[in-house]
Amino acid sequence: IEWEECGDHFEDIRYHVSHEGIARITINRPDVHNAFRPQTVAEMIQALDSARHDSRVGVIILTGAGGKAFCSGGDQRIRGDYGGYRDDQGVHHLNVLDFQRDLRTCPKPVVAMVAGYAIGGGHVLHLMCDLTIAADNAVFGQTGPKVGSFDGGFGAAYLARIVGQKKAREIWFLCRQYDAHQALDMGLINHVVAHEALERETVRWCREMLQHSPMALRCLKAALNADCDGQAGLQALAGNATMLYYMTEEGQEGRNAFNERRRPDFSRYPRNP
Ligand code: 2NE
Repeated sequence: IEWEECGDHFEDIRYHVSHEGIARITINRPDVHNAFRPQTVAEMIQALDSARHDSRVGVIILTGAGGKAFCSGGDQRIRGDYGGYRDDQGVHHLNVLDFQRDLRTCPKPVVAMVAGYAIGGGHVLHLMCDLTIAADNAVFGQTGPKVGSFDGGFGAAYLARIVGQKKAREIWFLCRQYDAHQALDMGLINHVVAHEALERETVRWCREMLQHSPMALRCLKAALNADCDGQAGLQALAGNATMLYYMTEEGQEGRNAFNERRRPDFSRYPRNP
């Protein structure tokens, strides 16, 4: 497949479109396992909007650069004390929640192409995509209770719709990691392939969708979304709860522990009745 680079003004992502109608958004911060900062998210929002409005594009791939990670969530080095991730002006953002909504409301199918880690807020991004194709080195999981964070919106409610309540509770409460075959068995992803074949296979799935009626795909995505659209309201409220949690000492202990490469110590915080 031949990709044309379409976003030379982007710093944190790359944006390509193929002549056959596939757009590809690549998070390009491999040094931090493709953790996102507010600028990364702003660029992904812009690229997704371009793909949505580009009449040549029928399907969109979201992926991560480097082969070791899809995305490792919010960049903990710039997680501030005032409810979000700091930009260069010192403003705190949780704009990944906007991007989650954009993935969901985009009328074109979005496919997560996952090699390596899809962890924390990066795991939720693959979850928000319509389909997930994973390489055999993929690793899935949530980390929130370890690093002082949580996604009580789609990250919890939509996850439970996909894998069931028991499994969703296990994933969040224990913060374990799951390999590609375990993820496939729990219905979290659609397909596993050898790492070398990941892009070829993902493009094959995209080409199949490109054969089909865009209007039918659009209506089906809206229909499948509608079933759990109440979660969009929950997401807004839960995002505010995360914002408040990030302002607490307890939440900050998780972040500090990750940044200081030590185990978190939550023993000082009350286990309220
Ligand atoms: C992904 C994981 C498990 C990989 O572990 P490992 O041992 O293979 O790699 P390592 O050494 O941890 O990571 C490689 C480099 O990437 C950085 C690391 O600090 C390390 O840097 P250097 O030592 O080479 O300098 N890195 C990795 N993830 C990062 C991150 N998120 N922020 C900043 N730097 C990061 C392991 O790396 C891991 O557990 N990562 C953290 C995952 C995580 O907890 N993410 C945040 C969850 S909260 C969230 O995303 C969120 C939310 O819950 C709600 C709203 C918005 C965001």
